[in-house]
Amino acid sequence: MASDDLVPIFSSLEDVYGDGALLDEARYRYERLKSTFRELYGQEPELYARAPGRVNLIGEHIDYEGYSVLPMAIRQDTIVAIHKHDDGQGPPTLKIANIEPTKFKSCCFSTDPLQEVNESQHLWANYFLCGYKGVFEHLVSKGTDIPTQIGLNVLVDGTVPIGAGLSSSAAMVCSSAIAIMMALDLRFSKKEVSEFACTCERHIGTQSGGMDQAISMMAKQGVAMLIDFNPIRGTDVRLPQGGTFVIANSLTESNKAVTAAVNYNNRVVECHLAMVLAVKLGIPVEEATTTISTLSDIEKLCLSFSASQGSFDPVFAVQVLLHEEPYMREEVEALLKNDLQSLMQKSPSSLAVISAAKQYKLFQRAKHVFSEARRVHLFQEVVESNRSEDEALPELGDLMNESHSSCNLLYECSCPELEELVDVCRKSGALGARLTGAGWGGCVVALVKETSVLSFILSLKEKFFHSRTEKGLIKSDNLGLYVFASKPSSGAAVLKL
Ligand code: NG1
Ligand code: MG
Repeated sequence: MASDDLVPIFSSLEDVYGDGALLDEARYRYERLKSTFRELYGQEPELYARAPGRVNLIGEHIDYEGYSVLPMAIRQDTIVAIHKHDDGQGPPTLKIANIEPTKFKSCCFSTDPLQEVNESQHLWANYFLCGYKGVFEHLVSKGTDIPTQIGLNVLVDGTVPIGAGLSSSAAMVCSSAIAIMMALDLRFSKKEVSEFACTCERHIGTQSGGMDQAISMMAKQGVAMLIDFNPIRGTDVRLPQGGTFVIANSLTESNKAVTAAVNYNNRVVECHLAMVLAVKLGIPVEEATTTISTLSDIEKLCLSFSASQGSFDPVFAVQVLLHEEPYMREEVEALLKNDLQSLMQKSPSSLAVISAAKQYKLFQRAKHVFSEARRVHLFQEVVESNRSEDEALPELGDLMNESHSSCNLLYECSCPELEELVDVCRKSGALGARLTGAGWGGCVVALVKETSVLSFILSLKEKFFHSRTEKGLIKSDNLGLYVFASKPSSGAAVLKL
């Protein structure tokens, strides 16, 4: 299915969850949603929308720089049960409840799509509101008439680990947007939802790229995807036989809605400054036909020059144009003959970062981005070559290890727990292991030979999780929540049951 196909509507759980344990779990979850919905709202759901989380195999912190990434959907997903609701008393409202009310308290919003998302409250239901705003913003951008605002009753059940770098937020925004689309009798393509879900998730305050929403919307059972941007496109990547990707949680929460201003948006700003400086210092932009707004635009421009002036390696260019020592704010402003406030005035969350940051490691961040983008294509080449698995798997593992080292040393988005877990993975036999998602906590993804997955997981249990169980961080009987083998799973869908 191409990215411009409509979001699929299925009438049976088998269409989405296949068979076996996954289907049994789904049957239980949808039954529980239906009965809880009836208790809460006195009606049954009209329909359900589901969207999966994802694990990024390689290509970290480069989607917002316009570079391709290589994620796959995981089986854990967010399900949104919904029904229109209009009791005729008082203004219509959006009633959002969760199947775990003690962990995620119920919320009630007005139906006004122009209402602000209250970022400071870090409400889980804000992600539903993001989806709601996204649907209306999309309709306005398409110039289609806006449907009358109606009340909605909603109940959510999510199994994507939160703050684990597995895109629980994108799964929630995408499933919410699709549920609202259906409740308003609208039909969008997966590509449309991918694009506006990314834009509207920024209402939460993270200047995120579009990877998570794209894979959540476009994923297909059995394949990973190379996701390209501008425009959003998904290309199937068939992973090599004999290798399994195991996800392990460092149990250190990287909750971007909270740390966004400090970490994630800081890197977005540094990449932007590196791009602006590189252009100012040496890229002859006047000949540029396209606008330069990301580091990938610089590479595209260099490639267009290289046709005429010999090959131009952007990684080399950055080393020539930018000095390795961190840039102080004054130096950047002097070089740009412009103060950063006015340079970044268009994005408030960047402004927050500028006043917080004291120095900018522009050389290191740009070097990571350019080298990581190259590793994605090398990874795809290895996967698509017909090398034997004994040759291909170690090469993929090496690329994952190099990616992790670049994330850790150049991009500085790792943390001690992730470093410990990556080390344990490698010592337990992983061919490669790297942080996945934004970092600063969250999960590691490890490439393990199919035949050694069980011994690998047992080794992690002994060398990493056992001590956490002792400290009471986790209960040993639900280890499966924190370390699990993952197969490429299916993408977003509507279920009318
Ligand atoms: P996580 O934190 O794993 O959801 C975030 C961004 C992605 C991408 C990765 C790093 C959001 C919603 N997603 O993913 O766009 O930049 O970090 O590769 O912030
Ligand atoms: Mg996220």
